[in-house]
Amino acid sequence: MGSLVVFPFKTERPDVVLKNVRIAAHHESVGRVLCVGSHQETTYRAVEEAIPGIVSKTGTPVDLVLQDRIGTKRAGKGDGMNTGLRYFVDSDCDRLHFYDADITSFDDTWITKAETSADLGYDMVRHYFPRSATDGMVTWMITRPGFAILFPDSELSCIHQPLGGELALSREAAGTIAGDSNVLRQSDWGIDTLISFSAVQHGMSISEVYMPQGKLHKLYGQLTDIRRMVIECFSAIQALRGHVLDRRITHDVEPAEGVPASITGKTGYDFAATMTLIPKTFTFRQLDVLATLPAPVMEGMLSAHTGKVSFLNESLWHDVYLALLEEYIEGDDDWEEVLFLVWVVRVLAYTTDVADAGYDSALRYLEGTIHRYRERSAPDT
Ligand code: GDX
Ligand code: MN
Repeated sequence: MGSLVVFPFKTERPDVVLKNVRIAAHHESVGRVLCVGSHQETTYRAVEEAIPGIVSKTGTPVDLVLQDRIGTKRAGKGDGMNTGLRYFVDSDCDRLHFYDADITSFDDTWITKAETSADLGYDMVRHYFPRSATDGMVTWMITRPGFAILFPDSELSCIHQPLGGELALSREAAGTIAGDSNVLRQSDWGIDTLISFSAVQHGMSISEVYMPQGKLHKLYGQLTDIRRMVIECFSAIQALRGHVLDRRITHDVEPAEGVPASITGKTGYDFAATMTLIPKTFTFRQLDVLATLPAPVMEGMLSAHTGKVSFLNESLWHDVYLALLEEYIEGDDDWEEVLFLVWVVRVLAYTTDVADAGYDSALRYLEGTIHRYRERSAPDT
């Protein structure tokens, strides 16, 4: 019956979403397309209006639904993806693809590459792509370190982009993930963390395919968007403490190609604007929270606003991360603020001390950090 392609979307440029829906509907491997909106707003109505035209041109059924309330966290992308998983389980489609709706570099090769790799028998195919050395800072500073620290002898921390929203699942794999209560609960930005975790926990084989053109998509307007993401992605990791990953999985990665200068030369965020987020003073409660982190953090954070950020190096970040895993209180405003600010300072420190020296050395350093964190957490033998 062909594959189902799901686009979760919130408020996006309708022309971008609709172009991607058309590309999917035109693809020979695709039997059905589903758009999952977060609520009834302008993008939703534009998609609703355009669907009949797309269906009559391509002959592929295209559906539009509002996301169901499935999880227990903030209602966000997780509810959108879980709505797509449920829809797939009830459909007669053979495979399930997810793509972010805001990708402007989306074309039929994203689907074709996933299909070709899935034909080899992998349970999950994930797309990965080149990113500038200062992009992906939630992945590099939160998710992969967390996976490395909690599950040092698992393949999990070796997945390149565990937060990526672009992936394909076999019918069986999608059924397993759709029935995993930890995934169903994760209605917020933590959904991608949980889907990656669930795949490894269930012993799925994973293939990562490389998209050399990169993922061009909507830029962050405000850092408040990424603030939620940092907080929710960290909480998702913290909730994984105590789980055991003891299954070896097959994990194959298509090698990356030379990265174009348009990507190596790009800065992922505005350094000066980000510096201004660091406060000169903290509330008493925030100081209490800072005091529970390793000693150099308090002193460092108090002078970080002057530009002295280098104290938060790889090694101290590891120790801070361990303390956060133990002490962080989900939903507590002061913990959220402190988590966000120490993450900001860590990103600034890495940018000045590592990323500014060049793309290749920065990427080697980032991969090296994940490796070193695994070694530090490996059980003594
Ligand atoms: N249905 C639904 N409901 N869709 C949503 C919602 C929601 O509440 N929030 C966001 N989306 C859609 C959005 O329209 C887009 O298509 C996709 O989800 C990703 O969101 P975007 O705002 O483009 O975030 P970003 O930073 O580009 O996302 C990347 O990182 C996320 C993460 O770090 O967790 C991307 O790889 C995401 O798939 C990933 O979840
Ligand atoms: Mn995006």
